[in-house]
Amino acid sequence: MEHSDQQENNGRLIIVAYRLPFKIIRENDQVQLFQNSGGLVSAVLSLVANKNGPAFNSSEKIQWIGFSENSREELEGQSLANESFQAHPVFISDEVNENYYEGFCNNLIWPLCHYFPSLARFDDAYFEAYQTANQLFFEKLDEVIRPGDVVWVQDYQLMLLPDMIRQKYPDNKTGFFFHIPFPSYELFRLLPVAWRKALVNGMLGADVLGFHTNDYVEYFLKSARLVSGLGNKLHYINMSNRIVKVDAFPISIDFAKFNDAFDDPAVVTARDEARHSLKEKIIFSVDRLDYSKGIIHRLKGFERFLERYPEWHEKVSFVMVVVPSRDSIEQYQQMKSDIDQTVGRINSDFGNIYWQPIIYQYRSMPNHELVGMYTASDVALITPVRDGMNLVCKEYVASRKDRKGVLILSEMAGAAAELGEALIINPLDKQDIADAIHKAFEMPEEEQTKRMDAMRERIRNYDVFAWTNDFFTQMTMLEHEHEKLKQV
Ligand code: GDG
Repeated sequence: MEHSDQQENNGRLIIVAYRLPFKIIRENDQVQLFQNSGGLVSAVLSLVANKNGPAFNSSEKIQWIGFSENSREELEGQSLANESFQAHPVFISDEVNENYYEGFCNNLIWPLCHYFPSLARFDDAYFEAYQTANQLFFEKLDEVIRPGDVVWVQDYQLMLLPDMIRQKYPDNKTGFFFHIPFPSYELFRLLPVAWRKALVNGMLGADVLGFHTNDYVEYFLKSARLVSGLGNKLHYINMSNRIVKVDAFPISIDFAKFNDAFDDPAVVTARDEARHSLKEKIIFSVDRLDYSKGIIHRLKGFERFLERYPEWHEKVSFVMVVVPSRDSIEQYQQMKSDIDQTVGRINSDFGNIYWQPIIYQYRSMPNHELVGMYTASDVALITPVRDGMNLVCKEYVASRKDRKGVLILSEMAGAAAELGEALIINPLDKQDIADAIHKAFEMPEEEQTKRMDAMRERIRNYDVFAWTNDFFTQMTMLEHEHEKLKQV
């Protein structure tokens, strides 16, 4: 189809996600909008700039439906648009949101999908709230949607929504992307029968269903087969009157932004300061406080490294940044206190008045400091016990314009499927982590560069703009592929 035809036929792009694209601050009866700099926001913006012709009318603002942290009264009569986005807030009562977001999403789906079934809590009130909340998102969409609009639903908070859209708006193209691991069937089947059916059928309302890796795609296909009796031909599920395409779209980052940041004066200063104040070898890690991120395992691996490789004593600084998250939940408070104690123990066992092995910060850091640390460190130590993708490792690689540094990466991160030149470790095996740190410190610069070049090239070629483009190309090509499939 010609680009101009495509433009004429297409409606607007509607994103539906739990979070809105900006933070809304209300001051003196006015609201101020602070656009997020997160991956999804810039990825979506890149779609508009796509010169090959976006799959929607790019002269209109992107419509974004998301949960509002402000009350209805606070936002009454306010314009919630900036030059790119028109926001449509969904209001959810505290009680429903508690059972929906904290409950079903974070106390059940999150632990189950990250292989922590013992932490999963099953509560009928959770599922009821999940249905209610998805319905509230749908009602908002119902007010907004027009014929021809393309809808892109995001993540595990909204698994029921695609089918709700399909029932009332079968002609609107709908995509769905799942940002966390889709678990093996043995985990997924722990859900009550009615719930797992509802979730799979809800997702299958989409035309294109995206996951980060081929493994997650396979696991989903198996669940669809066993839960709903739907077979697949390669990546396609036949729904009698239409097909659903289920495929891997490994999310990525803005490579150029991280690469260019290397020479940003604020980054250069932060890098120089880190190198000046820390020991000759620097290890860095940053993540949200979460049991899936393997923070305790990382500390134990580092401790084993100090035990087994004493020649590095007083020559290494491990800078570990943990960003507060969900810390109103008791389990997360407990995890925080375990981390505090382990850091304290390691520092007191190994450190001395001239050397503190672990520099630990429980606070987020500004961007220039983050890239300053990425580019100052000899090793990025990324050890999740499960992670849908993990963007930190991609950011580390992209920011190494100097082509140096070593990435140590858990085999349980989705990113490990793409970054085979990293030192791949099992995060549960502290000896494996210890040996990898030693190997990284001893690695000749030529080998670091060779590995970095290969990983950088891959991320450069498949950056976040390629990711969105890929997803939307699949949405546009679906009818064509349907015809082809009939002939197979
Ligand atoms: C979910 C999935 C999947 C973190 N601390 C600071 C900071 N960050 C930024 C990083 C990175 C992002 O936050 C974290 O992204 P991840 O991908 O590592 O992790 P989740 O938040 O768990 O995201 C994950 C992702 O969705 C996308 O699909 O990859 O698997 O769990 O961009 O840079 N940024 C700054 N200061 C910090 O202190 N400036």
